[in-house]
Amino acid sequence: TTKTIKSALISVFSKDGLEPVVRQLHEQNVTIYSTGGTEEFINNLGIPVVPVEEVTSYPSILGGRVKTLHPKIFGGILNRQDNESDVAQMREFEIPQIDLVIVDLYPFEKTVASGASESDIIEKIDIGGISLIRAAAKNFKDTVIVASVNEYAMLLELISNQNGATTLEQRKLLATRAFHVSSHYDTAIFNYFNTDDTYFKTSIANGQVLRYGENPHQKGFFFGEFDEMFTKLNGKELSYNNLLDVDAAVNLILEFKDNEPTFAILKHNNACGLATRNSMKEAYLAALACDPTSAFGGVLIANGNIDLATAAEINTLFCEVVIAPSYDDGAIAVLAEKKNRIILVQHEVELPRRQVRTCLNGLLVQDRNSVTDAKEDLKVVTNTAPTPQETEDLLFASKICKNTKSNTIVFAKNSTLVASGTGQTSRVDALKQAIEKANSFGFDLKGAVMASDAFFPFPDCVEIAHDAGITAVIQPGGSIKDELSITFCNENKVAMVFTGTRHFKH
Ligand code: 93A
Repeated sequence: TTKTIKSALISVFSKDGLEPVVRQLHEQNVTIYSTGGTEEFINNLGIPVVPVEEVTSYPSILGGRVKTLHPKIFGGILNRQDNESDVAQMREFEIPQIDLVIVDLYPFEKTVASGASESDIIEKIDIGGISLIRAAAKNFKDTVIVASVNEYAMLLELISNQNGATTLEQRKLLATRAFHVSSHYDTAIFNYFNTDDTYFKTSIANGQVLRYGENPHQKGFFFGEFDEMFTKLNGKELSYNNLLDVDAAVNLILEFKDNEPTFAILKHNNACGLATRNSMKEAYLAALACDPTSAFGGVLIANGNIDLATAAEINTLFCEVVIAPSYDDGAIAVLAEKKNRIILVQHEVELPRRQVRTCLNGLLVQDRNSVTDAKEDLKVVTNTAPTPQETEDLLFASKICKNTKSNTIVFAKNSTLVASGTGQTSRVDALKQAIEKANSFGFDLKGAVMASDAFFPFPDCVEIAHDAGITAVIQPGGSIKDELSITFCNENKVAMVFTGTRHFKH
């Protein structure tokens, strides 16, 4: 699989860095073929070079648009040396073998960036060069491709250290880099031509053009298999914000999949009500009581069937979306009385393992936060241990906390979300917000528990929470000042558990 370079085709736009390459090739007695400007450059170095026109018996035509596009050139690059009929045809048509191809493409991106006219830009779409690259890379078993100046150093090393010999592995590596060059080049051309955003609609089978993005002046699109996840029974088209809320709702309710009837109400991706009860109706009413103001126009989700009694209660609330795995027939009829109300049946579909969002001029990708704090993960760090009911509430609060924007503080009591502070720049502010909300909706925080998505850097949070009536706390732990919070809890008989797992959500 080791091959020695005996012939090379060089066609480069920028002649920078080419001289040492050409000199080394010449030293190894490599036959060099070349195009117009490159040929002239090599000639000027006093190194023998064969013009491609001599090979093709054709002049460069159409102002240079067709110079290397010829069977004698592409045959020389693409022939398989272990294929008898290829070898015979090479002889029959007097095609010279080309072992190495060096190309530097027309500078398309630079030309666009320079503000050149459309016709100048179009002229800089390299056709022959890109074909040379793809042909040589495709035939990496026999051909070496150098598709960029960045590869000159490697080529020089191969010529000087290995006398022009290359291994299959080296040729394949160069081919990989060459396809990177060609794909990047074509993407740049596409980006130049594409001014129509709706292109995405046709580019992805199930891509959907939304009415608008987050606000009416922003365009919006959804790429995904919505129908795989839901059956829509009623209502208007889902908006960009509806989809984000539905995503948050589905992630949240997943935490309570195996619970007794659980109902959640979300606004702006955060829960503003969530409760577990013996019946779905009771769960809904308890969730609504948490913050009936925020619930207006919210997204509702149930972990089980929505029956007629629940639907009748929901119907008195203005809400955007209702999601459940199933509904009683009568329940659908009641909910569908409002023709805009979106009713979704949620199918049992796993959520993607990874999450993607744009970041600067690229993407951020991460694993989904699939850790749900469980009883076994809890480490009691205070003299007082939480009661069984408190332990249950701590885990309940932690599940909500994990699905709420950071910084967040969540209060829960008897499997009910009491209040939360969400998306604050300081944890103390999140805590104060939660206390104020609980107070304003008439909740007594005595005996309620608190969850925090990250550790307390100072003891101020447990101090304020204790003042408000909180008797048990769940948090990851891990601050260098943990001891201050623990000491305060011990002095005031507050129970605290560490989970060891942070649940930031930005
Ligand atoms: O106009 S082209 O697309 N037609 C061709 O057949 C062709 N062959 C090589 N451009 C073509 N090239 C490009 O010419 C190479 O990619 C390189 O950028 C340039 C080198 O031209 P010259 O050797 O005349 O300076």
